Amino acid sequence: MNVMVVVPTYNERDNLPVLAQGILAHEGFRLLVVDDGSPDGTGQIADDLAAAHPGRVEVLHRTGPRGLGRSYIEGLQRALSTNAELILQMDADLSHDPQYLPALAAAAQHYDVVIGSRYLQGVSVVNWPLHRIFLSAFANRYIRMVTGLSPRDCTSGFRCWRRETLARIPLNRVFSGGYAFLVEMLFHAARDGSRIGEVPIIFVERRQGESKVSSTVLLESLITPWRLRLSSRR
Ligand SMILES: Nc1nc2c(ncn2[C@@H]2O[C@H](COP(=O)(O)OP(=O)(O)OP(=O)(O)O)[C@@H](O)[C@H]2O)c(=O)[nH]1
Ligand SMILES: [Mg+2]
Repeated sequence: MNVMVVVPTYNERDNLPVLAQGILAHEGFRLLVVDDGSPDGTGQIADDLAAAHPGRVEVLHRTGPRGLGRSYIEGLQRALSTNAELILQMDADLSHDPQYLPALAAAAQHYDVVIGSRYLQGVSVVNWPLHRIFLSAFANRYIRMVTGLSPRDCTSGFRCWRRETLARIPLNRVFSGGYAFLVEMLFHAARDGSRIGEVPIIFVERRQGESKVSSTVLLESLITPWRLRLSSRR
């Protein structure tokens, strides 16, 4: 198997080495870190990992304004420029357990994009306060209602793309930054007729480092579904 896992990082120095070990334990899986000039030195840790695992770990150092959406775009485009058959994306904060990687890759035999889903068997989230569970559940209902998307978990950042499916997404035209970016990508995939699958994961809230979710990102998540709906009418 020829798989590239794209991981955006911002201040994940304690988490990245653990994550890298989990990813590299799977044969045929490579790691691409997209670091946004993390002040805590995550970029250097990523470079050390690349030196220790030549050919299996690569690092993209971004400069200029930081952003999750922009990092994904650059990372996914870089992954597409390699010969990877499957391209995965996941968070660095150990919320997404690398043990699920083979299951996501296997499901991509039958689907064009596979989501590591928190909401297939009830709610499989560890260490979230109640209000966070409600917010996320509400967000997913809202997104499904406004956009017509059908997956249970439209905001999960744990995904596996077949390369040809990802290549058809107009990454340069994607406009959102945070979670909304993930919704937008799914929207394009669905409109393109891609088969979207989901496999259950247990999501564990981060233990180390800080969350980067801001109110701007949340506001964008409210607006984006409408923007997508209206743009597809035109
Ligand atoms: N390159 C890059 N990565 C980012 C940026 N913001 C967040 N990330 C990474 O994106 C992933 C998800 O970010 P988190 O802060 O964990 O966001 P979250 O998972 O929605 O929030 P929590 O539940 O609080 O952890 C992590 O791997 C972050 O390091 C950014 O501006 N640039
Ligand atoms: Mg997180």
